[in-house]
Amino acid sequence: MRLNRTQIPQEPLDGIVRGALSDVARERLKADVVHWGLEQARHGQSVTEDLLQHEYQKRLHTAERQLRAIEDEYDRGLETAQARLHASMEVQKKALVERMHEPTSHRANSSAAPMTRRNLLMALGLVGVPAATAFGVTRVAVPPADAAPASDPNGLGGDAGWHTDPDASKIDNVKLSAMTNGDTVYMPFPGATQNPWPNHLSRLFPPPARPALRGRVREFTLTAQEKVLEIAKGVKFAGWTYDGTIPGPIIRVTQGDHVKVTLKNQTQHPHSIHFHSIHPSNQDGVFQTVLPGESGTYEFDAQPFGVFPYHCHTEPIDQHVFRGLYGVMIIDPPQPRPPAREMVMLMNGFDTNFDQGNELYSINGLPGYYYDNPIQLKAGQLNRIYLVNMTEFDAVNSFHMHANMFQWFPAGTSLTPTYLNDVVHLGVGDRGILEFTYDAPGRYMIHAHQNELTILGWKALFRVL
Ligand SMILES: [Cu+2]
Repeated sequence: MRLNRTQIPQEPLDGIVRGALSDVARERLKADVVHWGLEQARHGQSVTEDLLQHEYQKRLHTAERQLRAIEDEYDRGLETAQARLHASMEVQKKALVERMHEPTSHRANSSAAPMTRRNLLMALGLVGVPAATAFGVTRVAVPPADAAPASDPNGLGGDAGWHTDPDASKIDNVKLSAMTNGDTVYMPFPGATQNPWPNHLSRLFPPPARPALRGRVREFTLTAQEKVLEIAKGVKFAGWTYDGTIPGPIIRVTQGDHVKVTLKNQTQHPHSIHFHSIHPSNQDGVFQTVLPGESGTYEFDAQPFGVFPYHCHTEPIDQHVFRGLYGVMIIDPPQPRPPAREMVMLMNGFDTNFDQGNELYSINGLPGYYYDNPIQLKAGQLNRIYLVNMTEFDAVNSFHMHANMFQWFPAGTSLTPTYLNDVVHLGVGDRGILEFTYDAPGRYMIHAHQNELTILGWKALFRVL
């Protein structure tokens, strides 16, 4: 079969205009320029909108010139690749014809899959797959289901002399690095805020546990408020909050307490509080919505002991959750856990540009803040973290502890740990308790074990004295 030109994707490909940066790359460029502007301002330069616009145009021009150079190189390689592909097809065809004479052969598919730009680039060893896709230069064409046998998922001819893996030795790392100035491929982190909400430590350090007391009633009031919060340096987030912070206040009760939580809704939207744990269906916060300007009370007997998220459950639930309506509830065992330095850490993300993905990550709503402002601990002291994952848009979040290990109590529903580890991954809504002791003074890092999340703010330090 002869490969003709029409089988190769032509420009423009999936709406990509030749030499034009993808929307994602442009967004990143804008973020770079904003970051640059902030740096300029920090160094006392006056930064105007015109200056930012000029800088953006300049960088866009340079980036698009680089992109055109790459595309030119791609075109030059295209002819070579075509010849190589053709040669490969001939080999396959010959083999196929030979096999067709064997009665046991049932190989149904003789046609090759269309060659995608990605396959071409891989075949040419021009660029690695991550860089190619990251720059929007390529789109992966999905071949029809019958286009390639299972043993040859890339449709490159399997055993017939084609390699489906890019050869690392042929990847031009200089060119790759030039594309990002050698920087991280993620958005630049703007820096931690220097203006955290004044009561942020009340979200980090919980009130003390209370031993069980028969017939005790515990009452709480949460106020739903719309509030613009400075979550990172120069980054304002229009939050929907419980009590003005993201996350909301810690609710700490003891197993057996009768709990009454009143929600006052001072926002323009209906909201609710859905607590995890065991309680009657009519107190679950799914159908018990509080309208704007109104109040409602949820009542339940606290059970079982453990650590739980609470969050708004009003539709559309993604909107209500990602804007910040969540927090942590601790239900203590009747006999409280051993004395320890206790902390609550809620892992979250912030979608600051409404693209259904997070631009910043944090514990307790302050990306990078507890890295710049370490949490003090004492050597030899037992520490306990109540950890909850409420990160919308990411399937998992994780917690990694440096130079130490922790006992892990999944969901905090047992007094016996399941294992000793230094990393734990949690799906959304999952949680647990960590217990650990540092033997020696020093600075110790904790962070997500996904580099993107760390770079974008989920990192903190313990200063152990
Ligand atoms: Cu809500």
